[in-house]
Amino acid sequence: MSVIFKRPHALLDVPTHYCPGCGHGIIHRLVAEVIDEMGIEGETVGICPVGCAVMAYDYFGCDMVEAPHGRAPAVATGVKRSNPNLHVFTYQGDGDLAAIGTAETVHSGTRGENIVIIFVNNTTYGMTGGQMAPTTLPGQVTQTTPYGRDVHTAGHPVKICELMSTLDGVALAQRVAIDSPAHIREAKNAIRKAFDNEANGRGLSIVEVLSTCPTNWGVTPAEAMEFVRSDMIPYYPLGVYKDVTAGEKEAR
Ligand SMILES: Cc1ncc(C[n+]2csc(CCOP(=O)(O)OP(=O)(O)O)c2C)c(N)n1
Ligand code: SF4
Repeated sequence: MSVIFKRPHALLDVPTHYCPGCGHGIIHRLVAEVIDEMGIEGETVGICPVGCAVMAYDYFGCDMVEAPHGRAPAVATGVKRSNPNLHVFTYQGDGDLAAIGTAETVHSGTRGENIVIIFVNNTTYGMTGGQMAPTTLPGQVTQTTPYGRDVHTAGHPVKICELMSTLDGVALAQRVAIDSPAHIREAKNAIRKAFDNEANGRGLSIVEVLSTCPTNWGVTPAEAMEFVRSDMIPYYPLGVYKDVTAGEKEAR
């Protein structure tokens, strides 16, 4: 019998520490599938964040560097500039990328660093117990917003794809989700496009993936997927915000 679905080689055959229903596992697999398809595992370096994906270095088969607290794009810059033949990606959550790492994110875009950023937006600080993140939705209850996020005191959520799409060095800014098989396929295509851009020296590509944190949202895995559909996608529309290979398109 022929095998039609298997673990990608670039994803190590080890158990992960992720909670049931967490999107990180799906997103790891998509990145690993792209690395397999492109045959670049031996020339790829991933940069891990702080947050639940901090131990992604134990899960990917390619070389990995740990750069906590939002510094992943800066470290990726150094790795890529010192050896332009390497394929370099960062893997970051919203607390890491859009709070403590905002400067690194924005300026790697202004510089047009030839790297891939995989941005996992689960609207919360997962690792530390579910505090408000820059991407927490208005009215969303978290550990630090027990009455719901009040935009008058806590500010409005940061829309990273919209922001990054304004920067001249950015080649691709696309928002995808993992709440359905169709969206997961779309997410895979976006990640492939980002790695293709990197391989062809087009500049910085960022793929924002709307993901789940059932543990800190206090819901079941199925309810978490529903929350992505009912609350996250309406606030964070999916689509291509910038694509230098196709000209700018309007978000769907
Ligand atoms: C200077 C500093 N501030 C805050 C923290 C705590 N901290 C560790 S991970 C994290 C948030 C991670 O959230 P996110 O990036 O959204 O990733 P997730 O865990 O949700 O995947 C925070 C605030 C810290 N370790 N050091
Ligand atoms: S705490 Fe949330 S983000 Fe972290 S592994 Fe669990 S479900 Fe995933």
